[in-house]
Amino acid sequence: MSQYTKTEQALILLAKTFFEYAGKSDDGNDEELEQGEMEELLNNELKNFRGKSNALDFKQFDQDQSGSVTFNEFMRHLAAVSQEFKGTVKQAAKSGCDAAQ
Ligand SMILES: [Ca+2]
Ligand SMILES: [Ca+2]
Repeated sequence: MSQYTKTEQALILLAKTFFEYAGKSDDGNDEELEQGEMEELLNNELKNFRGKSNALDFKQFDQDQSGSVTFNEFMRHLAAVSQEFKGTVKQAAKSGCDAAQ
C-alpha cells in the first residue's frame, strides 16, 4: 500500500474494514452490513467513540431503513458523526492516537 499517501491509506483502511465485516456472516450479501455485522464492527473497531455517542448505532447508519448498511451509508454517516468528535479527533491528531481515549 506504500504508493498511497497516509490519507489515501486511511480511506482504504475504512473500506477494508467495511468489507471485512460485510462478508462476515453467511447472509449472502458481502457488499452490505447487516445488523449483526454492524454491531460487531462498532464494538470492535469504533468502541472508544461509541461510548461517547448515541449516533454510532445501526438504525442511524441505515438511512433508508433497508435493514442493511451500504458502503455509501457507512461513509456518509461516519463523516457526519465525526463532527461530534471534532475536538477529540483534533487533539488526538496533534499528540498521537493514544490521546483519543
Ligand atoms: Ca453482509
Ligand atoms: Ca440501507
